[in-house]
Amino acid sequence: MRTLSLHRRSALTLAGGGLLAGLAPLPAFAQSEDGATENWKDLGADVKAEFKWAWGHYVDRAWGKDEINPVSGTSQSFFIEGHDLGLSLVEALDTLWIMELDEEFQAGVDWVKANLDFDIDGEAQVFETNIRLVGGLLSAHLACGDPVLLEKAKDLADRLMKAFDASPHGLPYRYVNLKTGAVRDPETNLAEIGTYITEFGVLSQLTGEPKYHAAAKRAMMHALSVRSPIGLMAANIHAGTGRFTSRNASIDVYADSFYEYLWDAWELFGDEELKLAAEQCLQAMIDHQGRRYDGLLWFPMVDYETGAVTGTSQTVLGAYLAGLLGQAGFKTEGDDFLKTYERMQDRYLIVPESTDVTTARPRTLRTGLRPEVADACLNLWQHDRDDRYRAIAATHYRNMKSSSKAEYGYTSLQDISTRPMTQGDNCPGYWWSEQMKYYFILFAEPKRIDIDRLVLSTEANVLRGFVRSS
Ligand code: IFL
Repeated sequence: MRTLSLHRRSALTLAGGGLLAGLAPLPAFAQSEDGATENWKDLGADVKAEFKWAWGHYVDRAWGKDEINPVSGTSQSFFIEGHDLGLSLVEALDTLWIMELDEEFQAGVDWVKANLDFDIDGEAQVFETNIRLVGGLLSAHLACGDPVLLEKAKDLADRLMKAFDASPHGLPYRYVNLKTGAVRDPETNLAEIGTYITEFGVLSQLTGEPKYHAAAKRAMMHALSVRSPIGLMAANIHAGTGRFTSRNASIDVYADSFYEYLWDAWELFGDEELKLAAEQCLQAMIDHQGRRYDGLLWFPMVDYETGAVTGTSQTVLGAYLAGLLGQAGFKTEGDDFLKTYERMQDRYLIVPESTDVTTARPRTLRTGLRPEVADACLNLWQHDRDDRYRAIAATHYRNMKSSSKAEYGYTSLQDISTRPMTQGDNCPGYWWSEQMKYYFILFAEPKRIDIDRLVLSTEANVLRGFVRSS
């Protein structure tokens, strides 16, 4: 029997007072929980129309800049203040291609070829530069085959490699000067030392030079080699000493994509060693980090040797784990964890940036226009095509549309407790690469994507699964 529920309910009714008490209900719309009443193709077309609309404003107001500020219509740099690298443009490329916005895609590629030069005397964060720019250039190359995009990705990766070379353990320092190769800040974390193997591995395949893949894998293997007897790693690690600098094991920010890349190395390169490591790490998380509060499954921070809880916040970024658990064979736990975020979404409409797991109440009222709930929905849907994942993503999309749409695009939020929600003034680069792509693939089932072969990076750059007509 079809169950109908109102997905955009009054926060007052659901939150039971407290933080969001006294708010006027938002308009509700009827949607079936299993998605049976949804016209997915129409919803996919709507996502494409919104993307095209936002792209038009980026072109008009921020062309070649890193990020558009969609309320004021201004822009801002992301990597190096005052030296923009066309971040949003690079992030958008493969999404444009999948949406068959071919003129827009080609204009972006032409801008990259004419303007993007990495010989800059300035420091870039190694992790962000890899996932956003190396990954964006590689997926654009895979989409259209243009060799210049590959050359640019290789040139940038060569500059980032200096950060790995500086460490006796092969753990990249956090920052590198793109021109001089000078490195800074060895106080790093699992995400920033272990989120390279998909981009660097594909680069090795495409160039025939194994050094990129080898550097990425060496860093991961070092961290895995210092796991505690209960199989956990602390999130913070020193690139110089190779030792953990905290006792906190986390599934969340500072660690998240390390775990995604263990599994992706298996999917992309058939790496059995990292597949086993992924399974072991996820099992250790389930055994020693998983906790229930009021029936909801969370993965708070714990001491990496004892498993004792050391922090009771969980960010919205943690939602990725629901998808990863499903991908790696822990489907029950993945579904269970997604339910936690679904509950938060139903209650607050937009999942708070950070939540107190013991009360399921927001710790932070601003949010960064985050994609991770939609990411998990896509990964779980890819597994069994169950429409209930699309239904959760549809609510995520509609709630984003009604809260984050501004005059010149989509923006982060300053306060999700006000009505209307209080907008910030920034569209993060990942919006162009992540959630709009997740929604579009889920709803439109585009013909340029082979969903069974699809492998996305942590920034949702397509590294396998394009369908190119010859
Ligand atoms: O850059 C994004 C990417 O998914 C990541 N961390 C957080 C960002 C999105 O919230 O690895």
